[in-house]
Amino acid sequence: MGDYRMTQFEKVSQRSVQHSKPAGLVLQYGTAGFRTNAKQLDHIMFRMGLLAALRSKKTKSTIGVMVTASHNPEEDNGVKLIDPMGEMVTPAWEEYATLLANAEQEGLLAALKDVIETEAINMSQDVSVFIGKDTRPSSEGLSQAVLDGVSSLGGHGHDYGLVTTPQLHFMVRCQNTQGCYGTATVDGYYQKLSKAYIQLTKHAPNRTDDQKHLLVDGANGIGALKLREMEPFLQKELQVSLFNDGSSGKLNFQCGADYVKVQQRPPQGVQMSAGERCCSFDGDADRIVYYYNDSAGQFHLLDGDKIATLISTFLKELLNQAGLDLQVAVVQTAYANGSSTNYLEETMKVTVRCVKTGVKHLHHAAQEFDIGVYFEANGHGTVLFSKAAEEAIQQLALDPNANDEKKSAARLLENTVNLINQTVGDALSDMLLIEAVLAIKGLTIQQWDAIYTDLPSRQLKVKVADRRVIDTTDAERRAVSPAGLQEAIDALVKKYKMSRAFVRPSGTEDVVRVYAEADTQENADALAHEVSVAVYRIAGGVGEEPKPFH
Ligand code: G16
Repeated sequence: MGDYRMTQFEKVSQRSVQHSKPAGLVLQYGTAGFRTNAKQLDHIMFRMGLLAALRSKKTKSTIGVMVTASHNPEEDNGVKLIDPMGEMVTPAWEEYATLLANAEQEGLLAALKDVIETEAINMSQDVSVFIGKDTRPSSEGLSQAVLDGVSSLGGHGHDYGLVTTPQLHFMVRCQNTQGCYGTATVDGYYQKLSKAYIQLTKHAPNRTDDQKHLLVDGANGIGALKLREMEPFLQKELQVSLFNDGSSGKLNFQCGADYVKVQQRPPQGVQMSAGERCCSFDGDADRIVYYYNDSAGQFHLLDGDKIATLISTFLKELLNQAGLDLQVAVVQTAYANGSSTNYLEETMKVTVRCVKTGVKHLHHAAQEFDIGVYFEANGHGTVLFSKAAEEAIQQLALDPNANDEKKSAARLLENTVNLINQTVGDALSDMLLIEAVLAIKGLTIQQWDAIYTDLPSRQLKVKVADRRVIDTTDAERRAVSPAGLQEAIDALVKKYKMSRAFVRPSGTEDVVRVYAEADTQENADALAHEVSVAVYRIAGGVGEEPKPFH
């Protein structure tokens, strides 16, 4: 080990004392990074700064670190690591993240050296890390801890301050593609997306102001701030009434995409008239769901499954018009409503894949197709275009021999590609895409909703002593441990028509999640409750036994 490295390690050692790890604390790398009460995270942030610096040296690229706990309550926080093309960090490095996070104070340097040696990292390589944060009060101090980690390995951290998670993903990709993907600034993001959106809406020239109007629930988070910033770029082609903008309410509290999806009810603080189109972001604006109240006051939710269906229908129609032979596939998780899967496979005839929860899994699966549309039912998703697909679209748009109809379809596809944030699910980008698609197809939200009818479903949470006792298989659709749990679920599912249920440990909250669907809402509620009781009894429930759902 040369002198240079010794000096770096001494610095790490010194600085790490200011971000010391509480002895014995063990945190798991979850669905989207580390996530827990903000008070337990200072050492994690410092260490993720170190890891990002190493990943930057290894990949000779810019790496992103986002300080956010997304849909979790305000007192929590967390960290998401972003790889060079803007996707979530590769699973092999999740293991290093866990190793560094849980090394006791005196073992930190050894753990760091382990990573350096295993990955044969050249320590004289430069470091570039982009850092962003959400609006939680704890994010300020925690992002400083990340910067400290980066600089103690001699790295340069560029602090973007308050940004949405997908904006940071976007900027990382822009930086590492030398601007081919866009300009690595927040303005560059607004410019790229708004230009594409305005081009697309030119294909729907006669929209009234009412049709351009959208109610947005900002979850009292960063998405609200960034939507306000973006509005002038949209040149009134979208007219937003913004609620839960953070000026008074609490982050994610009785509002936001997760609340609306799980509770199946509108957020607090939004004044909705019958038939009005509304959407909710989550706390870091990487998820979106749509909804409306009908004239009888009945609430209708259009979740990630409905969004995937709308977008894939639009893309298939354009590909047909353009005469381009590109395969469209949809990637879902076990939470996808059974009706959506049926509709996609039987009516739309698209390939459907089911993978484990977590955007990283969906993203990976979607990369296998020409065009991979991926959405979790919770509204987290995007579309990926292979390089070949993008090239075919561009070539056709420029082809002097192509007829007008084909060219026009290719141009629409080109602008669609530019509107989509291909790095990760993005509430702002998804919202603009959905608005453009509805405008071009001349669809109301009711007509979109009517494409297929959801099976009634219910999601619940169960507290257990240690959620790791539950292990699953088959894309989380079956539990392999603890013994007897799956058999109990199977027996309960048999009692109801058109029913399905599964359980899985959450990777972002200390709970077990339960999902059930059935022919009626009463039956879905009853099945979810009975499965919750089975989890409570067989998997070590704590506190009171779950009560029937009302
Ligand atoms: C994160 C992940 C999502 C996942 C969600 C819930 O979302 O990025 O892929 O669906 O957590 O995960 P779990 O059920 O394991 O708690 P976000 O928006 O909170 O970052």
